[in-house]
Amino acid sequence: MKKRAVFFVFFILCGCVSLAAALERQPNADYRARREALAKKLDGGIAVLFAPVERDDEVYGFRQADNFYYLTGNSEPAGALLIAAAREAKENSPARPYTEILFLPAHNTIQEKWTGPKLGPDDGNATQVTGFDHVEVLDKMRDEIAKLLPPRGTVLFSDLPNFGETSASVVPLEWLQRSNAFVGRVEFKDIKPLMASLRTTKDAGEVDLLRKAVSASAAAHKAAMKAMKPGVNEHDISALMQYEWNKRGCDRPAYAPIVGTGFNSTVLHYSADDATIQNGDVVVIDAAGEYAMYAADITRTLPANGKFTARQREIYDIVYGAQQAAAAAFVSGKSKILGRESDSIAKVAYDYINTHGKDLHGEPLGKYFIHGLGHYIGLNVHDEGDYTIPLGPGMVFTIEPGIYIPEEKIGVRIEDDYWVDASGKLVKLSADLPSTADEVEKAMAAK
Ligand SMILES: [Mn+2]
Repeated sequence: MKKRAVFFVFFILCGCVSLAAALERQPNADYRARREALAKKLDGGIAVLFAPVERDDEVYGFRQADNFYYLTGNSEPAGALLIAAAREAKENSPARPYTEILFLPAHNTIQEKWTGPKLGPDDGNATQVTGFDHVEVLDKMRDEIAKLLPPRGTVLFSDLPNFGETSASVVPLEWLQRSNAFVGRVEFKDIKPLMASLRTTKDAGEVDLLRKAVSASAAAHKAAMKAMKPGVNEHDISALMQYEWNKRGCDRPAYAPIVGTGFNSTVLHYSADDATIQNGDVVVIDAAGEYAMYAADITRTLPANGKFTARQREIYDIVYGAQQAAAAAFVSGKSKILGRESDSIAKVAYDYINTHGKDLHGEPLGKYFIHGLGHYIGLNVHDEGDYTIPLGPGMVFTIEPGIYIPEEKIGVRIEDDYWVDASGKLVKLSADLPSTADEVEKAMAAK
């Protein structure tokens, strides 16, 4: 009885804050700063973005679109966002201040019985909870856009699909066109390059969330090192790891987990994860969790029975050496992650691999390093970002050399997550996870 009374009070206190509380969110000011930074890139234009609608067949439940989340911290479906840059008065159009509106669908009490309470536009605390200057009902979007459009038209930035793709924005944009929201000449531009440029550099709050994703994922890798032995199935390891990072606050895998034994270790995006691990195999484990929308990306390669053969260790040491060489060559403000030019740390890794060891035919091993050295991580495991500029403070990315020799059934990849701190120092976020062949064998022996 007492318990029930306590629960009732709790419900009264918390029932009014209906924004999904499951995700750890940054302070509202962080999302606001991103919206203002975007407004400065709009060149007087308007940005309109739409959150996807909730589908009832989503395996892990609704997940907000990355760009929408980046600008709002809002994890609920079917909202929309408008950002209009300030503009000065011109001939026929009056001056306009910076404007931001979050549009939310009206409460649907029947739907909320199925999918849970949502924040509605008429909830008294909506601006306080979301940190937006204005929160309006979605139905008003057409009128609000029409109010902001100068008579001579403008540029409207949105999430336009690439050829053959769909985006959350296409259908609502078509509807807005039909509703004559877009008076005057409206030129559509894709917002993705602007968003990619903003997302290239992470703020302190994002780095904190990435650290948590990495730490939970590293713990899962340690559990895999203890559980690994001949006779277990790839999916046993995959399931164990998902349990371990979820237990530490992750919501889902950051990508399809790869647990590949023997020949499968040489298949880059192997995802069947259903073979039995054999004595003498190496097992590539490329698996990590997503924490509060932020993705880690970690790979380790383990000897199935706890001891590398001489040949496996030789290949392993070369991959590890290439990762070390790339990290050592890193210069903030100069190095690039892609390409084979002299300022690329990918070239450093390739050259290391190509000048160490040989295949069974006496050929150098460079040709077995068949993918890029790394990529940004963030809201997406292959995060949007500007790859044309050098790596510098605030960027978070992977360094993941690999050698894959199908003929020998040996694939080795070692992948860690790195952050460039404010002083330009390269910080390995996954540093406490065993890395060298000796460290891996030792961690596996400690069962
Ligand atoms: Mn990766």
